[in-house]
Amino acid sequence: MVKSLRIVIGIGCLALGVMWMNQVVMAQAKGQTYKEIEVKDGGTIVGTVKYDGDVPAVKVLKVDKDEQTCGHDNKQSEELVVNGESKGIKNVVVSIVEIAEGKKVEATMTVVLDQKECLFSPHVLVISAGSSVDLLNSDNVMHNLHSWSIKNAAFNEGVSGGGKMTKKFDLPEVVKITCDVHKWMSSFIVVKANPYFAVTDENGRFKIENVPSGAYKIEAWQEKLGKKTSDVTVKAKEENVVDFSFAKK
Ligand SMILES: [Cu+2]
Repeated sequence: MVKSLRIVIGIGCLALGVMWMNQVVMAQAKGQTYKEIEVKDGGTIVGTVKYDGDVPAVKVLKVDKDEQTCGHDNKQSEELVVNGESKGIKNVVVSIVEIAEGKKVEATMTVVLDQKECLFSPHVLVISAGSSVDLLNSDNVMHNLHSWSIKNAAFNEGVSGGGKMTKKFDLPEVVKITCDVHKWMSSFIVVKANPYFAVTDENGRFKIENVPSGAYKIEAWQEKLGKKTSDVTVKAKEENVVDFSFAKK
């Protein structure tokens, strides 16, 4: 009798444990477990993302519509931009994969994704979950904003010349944005659960500041090359170097 009671209690505890774990996972999926604290003596993560191999030829985007505004020449694709000298890769999103607490989330700042000369600018935009993005059309022709969201609410709306719309992104996800009017136009809005992220510059460099000391997994994501992870131990007030290298795919 006592033994069976123990088993029942044991199963009950296990069930509660599983339920609790589920809630934690769900909360994490919603990006809610991150806690803002005042970071004292935070460290910095710096590094470079480089291309391992011969610099790939730049893909050309064929301009075949609205040439008066979009230009008569074909455009250079930004899907993989490798610097010929430094071999640094531009527009790689580098971020801390999981961190329970740290610096303030700048979710209230206005972030802009523009459609200008029939290209998205910037090509890759990273935001914290909960941020709103002003989606602009700086051209004098009609553009369209087609989001390929799965977790966030997807949209597919036209925006007239000089127009603007604002959309909020609540859940962490990589969202591809295209324009259905001009098939060559594409960009990414990368939504992150914590504010520890950066986008590499034209030499593949990045910097993530104000990180509480501790061990973290850090990730580099590039739309054509995929994902790489690395472990880093951040020491207070120090610059901690993490370099990534992507080989040709
Ligand atoms: Cu367009």
